[in-house]
Amino acid sequence: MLDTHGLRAAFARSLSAMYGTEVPAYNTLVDVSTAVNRDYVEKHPETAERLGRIDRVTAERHGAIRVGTADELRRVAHIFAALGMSPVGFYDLRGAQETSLPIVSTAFRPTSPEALALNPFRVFTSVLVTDDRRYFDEELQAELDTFLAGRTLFPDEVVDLAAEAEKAGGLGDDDAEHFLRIATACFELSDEPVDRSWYRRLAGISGVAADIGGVTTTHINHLTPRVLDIDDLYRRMSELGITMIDEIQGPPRWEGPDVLLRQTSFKALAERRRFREEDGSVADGTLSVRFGEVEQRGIALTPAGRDLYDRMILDVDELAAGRDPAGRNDAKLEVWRRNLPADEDGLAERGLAFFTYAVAHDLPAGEPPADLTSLVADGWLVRTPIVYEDFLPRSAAGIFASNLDDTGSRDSEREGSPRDEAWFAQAMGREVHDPMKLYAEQQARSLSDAAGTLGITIDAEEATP
Ligand code: OOG
Ligand code: NI
Repeated sequence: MLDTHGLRAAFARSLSAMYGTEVPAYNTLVDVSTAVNRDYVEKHPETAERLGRIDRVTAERHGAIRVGTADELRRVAHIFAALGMSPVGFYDLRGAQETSLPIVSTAFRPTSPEALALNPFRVFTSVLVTDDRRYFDEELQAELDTFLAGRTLFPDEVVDLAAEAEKAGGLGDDDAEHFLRIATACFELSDEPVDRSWYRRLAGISGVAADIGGVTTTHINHLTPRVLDIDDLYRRMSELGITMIDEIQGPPRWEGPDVLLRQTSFKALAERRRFREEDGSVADGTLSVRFGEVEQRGIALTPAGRDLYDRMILDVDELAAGRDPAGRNDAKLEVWRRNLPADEDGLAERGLAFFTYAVAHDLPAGEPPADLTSLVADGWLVRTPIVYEDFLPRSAAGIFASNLDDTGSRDSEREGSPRDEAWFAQAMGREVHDPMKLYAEQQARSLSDAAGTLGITIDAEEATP
């Protein structure tokens, strides 16, 4: 029997093997990432594993998929549930003015620290918003909805087996193998011919709309390994002659603590696809939609920390207006040094980041103090940062935009259609977890366990603003 966590790890491996045969550059990225991590651990043996053990980090991947309808979302949610992955967070990528992304997203991932430690596989999942009038008029929406209703991305057999696995907490060996095979197949690039004029019509509005609604199948869009030093990765990939996007998205490299998430990618590659022409004939062509991405994860920020981060990003925009990518990086550095504490103590004392607390092995003599800062400073408690397990909407939009050929068109005068967590929850019949709540609960649990062990009440006001 393969349990939920075993299924998740096996699925991540299966998807990775499949994607490597489809996009060989992904294998290069994985090889370079592995080398970067190995060298990093060698050079920084004391601190390298502060944000995750090296075996976890080496196996760690996130994927991205894009579906067209609420029903497709509900069906794929079954597959992820079988793998112990629940929807977490809500991302509205329609907001950014300069980009045209008619989608909303959530991330499927394990939610408990134990499951994350076993295998943290996560999938950023976007759904097309066909009734958003800024992108699709009534007529096009009707055509699009009809097209989407006529396809099956996730066959009954996969969904039924997934439901069985979810209920039983795993599958017997034979069923598991079968399930992994047919679930992986759902995300393979299809050689079903693409209707060229339909695809083109949608691409005129948005490359993502065409990628989702212009074809009768879906595919994994990218798989992302995690590295401990993304600047080193960027340098090594460039040296191999692979053109990366101009910028590393998210926080800059600096001397203080790494927070949230840094990401970069290489451009979408031209892949051979078949097209059906208007006269019914089939011809070869190419599409560039799939790319390679890599990420470095940092410490999870509290709501106060996240507000600060969002304000800092606006400051960077202002300061960096008109500058090139190198200038933009300088602007980030300046803003970071001005606003963020230079170490983890500062983050903890200002309540900007989440941590877990464990009772120290060798306790000091005497009575423990009551407040959290002294408990850590005096050696009663050991503080460990909680790693950020989610995504950043701004970076996601940046990754999409930098990898699409055209920016598309949208009529911002018209009304967008409402979408939120509740829409996602309703579509799937499943709870959408609030990422902040998950981090806060993990921190609170560690504090109450520690308090219990020491037999005291901990005053942790600064940690839980
Ligand atoms: C998803 C883009 C978002 C990330 O890492 O922020 C993403 C997509 O391209 O479908 O994967
Ligand atoms: Ni990604």
